Amino acid sequence: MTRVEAVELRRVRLPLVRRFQTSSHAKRELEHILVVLTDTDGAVGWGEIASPSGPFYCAETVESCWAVARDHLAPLVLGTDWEHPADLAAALGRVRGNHFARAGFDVAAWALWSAVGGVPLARALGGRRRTVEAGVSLGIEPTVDDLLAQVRLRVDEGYRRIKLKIAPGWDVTPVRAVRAAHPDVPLHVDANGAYEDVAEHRAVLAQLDELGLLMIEQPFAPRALVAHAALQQRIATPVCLDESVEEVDDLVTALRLDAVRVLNVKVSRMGGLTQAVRAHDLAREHGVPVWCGGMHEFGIGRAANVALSALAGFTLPSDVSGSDRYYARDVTTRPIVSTDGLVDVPTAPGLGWDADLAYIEQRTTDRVVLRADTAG
Ligand code: OSB
Ligand code: MG
Repeated sequence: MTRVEAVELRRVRLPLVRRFQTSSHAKRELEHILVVLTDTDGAVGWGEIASPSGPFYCAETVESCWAVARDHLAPLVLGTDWEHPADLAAALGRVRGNHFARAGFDVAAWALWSAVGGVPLARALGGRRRTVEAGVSLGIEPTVDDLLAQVRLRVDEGYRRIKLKIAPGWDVTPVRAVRAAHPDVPLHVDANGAYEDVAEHRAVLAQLDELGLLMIEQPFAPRALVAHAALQQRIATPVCLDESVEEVDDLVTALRLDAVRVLNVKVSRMGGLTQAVRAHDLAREHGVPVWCGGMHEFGIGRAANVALSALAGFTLPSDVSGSDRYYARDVTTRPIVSTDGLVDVPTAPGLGWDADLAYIEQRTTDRVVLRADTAG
C-alpha cells in the first residue's frame, strides 16, 4: 500500500533553443509544473504538467493547472492510499477534465511505483521495445525556404518521420515543396483543428491527399468527429486524431464513426499514463496504429513519453526528439538523446532519468509543498 506524505509543486522555466511560433504568439521560454510525490518510506516519484501557457491547444493553462493541482489534486493524493497507480488515477478522476494537471500526478505515481518495484517504467506499463523511433514536429516557418532548411537538418540528424504544422494559407505549397525535396521521407501534417469543415476546404484536402502522407492530423475542431468521418470517406490518407480524444470514450465514438485511422496518444491530453495505455489497448484491438505526441516536454515528461512508446501498438515514430532540439540544458542529469532517430528505452528502475535538482532549483519560479497533516 502506498501513502503519499508530501506533494511538492514547482513552476520551472526553461529557455528554448529556438523560438517557436504558435497561433497566438512567439515563445522563447516555456514554464511547466513539476510534481514530486514522496511516500511514507521516503521514496520519490516525479511527474510533469506540460500545459501550454495559454488555452489554445485545450482549455488548460499553467495558471489553471497550478490552482487545480494545489487546491484539488494534491489534497486528493494526500488522502488516498493506493496499491497500483491506476487506483490513484481513478481517485484523481473525481476531478473532471483538467487532464494536463492530472497527468502530472499520474506520471509521478507511475514513476514512484515502478522505482519502488525495481522495474523500468516501460516494463511496468507493459512495453517491451528496447528503442523507440523518434520523429520531429516542425512549426510554421516564415518562408518555404526556412522550412526546407529545417527539414534538411532533421532528416540529416536521422529523425524517422517529419511532421509539418499546417493552417489555411500554409498548406499545399510548403508540403508540396517538402515532398519534392524528400520524395521518400515519412511525412505527415497536423492542422491543430484550423480548418472549418470538409466543404470549405475540399480542394486543399484533395491536394494533400495526393502527397503520399502518413496521415492528416486533426484538420477540424476537437468536437467535430462527424466532420473527420466525412473527410475519411473522401480521402485515402488516414485521418489521425489528437485534440478530439481526451477520454477513452472519445476514442470509442471515433472508432464507431470511422473518424480515426491513426491515433496520436498524448500522456498529458489523456490525463496520464493510465488512460494513455487504455487508449493504446483499445486502438490496438481495432487495428488502429498509434504514436506518442509531445507537448515540448521537459525531461521528466519526455521520459514518460519514451516509456509509453515502448508498447507494442506504437508502430509509428513518436514525438520523442532529443532534449537538445528544445533545451540547451534539460531538467534531468542526463539529456534524452536521439541517435539516428532512435531513443534507448531505459533499463533502470522507474523513469530512468534522474531529476537535476540543482538546475531545477535555479529555474524554479514558484514552489509549494503540501503535507498529509495540512491537507483538508
Ligand atoms: O499538436 O502535437 C501538437 C505542441 C504544442 C501543442 C500541440 C502540439 C505540439 C507538438 C509538439 O507538436 C511536438 C513535440 O513535443 O515534439
Ligand atoms: Mg497534434
